[in-house]
Amino acid sequence: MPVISAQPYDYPLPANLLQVALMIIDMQRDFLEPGGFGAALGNDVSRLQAIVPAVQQLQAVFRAKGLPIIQTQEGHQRDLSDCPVSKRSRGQPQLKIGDSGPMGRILVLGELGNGIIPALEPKPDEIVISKPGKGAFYRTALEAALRSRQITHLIFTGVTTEVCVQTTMREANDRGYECLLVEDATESYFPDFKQATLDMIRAQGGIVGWTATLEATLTGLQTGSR
Ligand code: C5J
Repeated sequence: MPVISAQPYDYPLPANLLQVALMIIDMQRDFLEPGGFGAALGNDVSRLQAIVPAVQQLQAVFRAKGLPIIQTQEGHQRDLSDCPVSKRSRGQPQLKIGDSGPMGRILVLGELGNGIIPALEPKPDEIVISKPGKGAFYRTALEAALRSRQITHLIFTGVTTEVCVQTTMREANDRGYECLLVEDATESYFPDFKQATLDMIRAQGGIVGWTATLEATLTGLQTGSR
């Protein structure tokens, strides 16, 4: 049985790698570039750029092997009908969700700032799940998309580690998916929060799942077949 060398112990891959999906969480301009939602909340968004090459590498391998790739995108309808008042006012940002900024309306679907960064642009046949919450299962078709493709294993990347990545990983774990987070393909505005999240995920025998380095993940995927 192929495995990825991981913490707290080896992550077993299924015999058929088509059951493994790459999850790319919220690699959007709104979180990675100046003038978006992340910056409006006072964060140093430049920190997140460092993981782009690692995510690109995984995206290239999944594409080359013809394996499923799912990107998520946090954003709201133009009328903000799916944005709770609590979310809009949280953090007293300079620009609130729906306000106009340098990249269009903050965290609104279809705006320039809300799009996935060009370096990771999905291909037309790849799945993109728009989500109004931090978790990608809340009010989305993600679960149906996974079930219809018989996907059982999710390899997580993206931002931010302790918010949308961790929330989605916990949602997936509760639904029975085998989840692995790639340590150097996820990032936070707060290095301590990233480390704490990695520790929490793999504590207690992998209570939420596994973590592995990019190198170990790529090596493990090479040993699997489809
Ligand atoms: C946040 C996310 N941090 N993608 N969203 O609001 O983690």
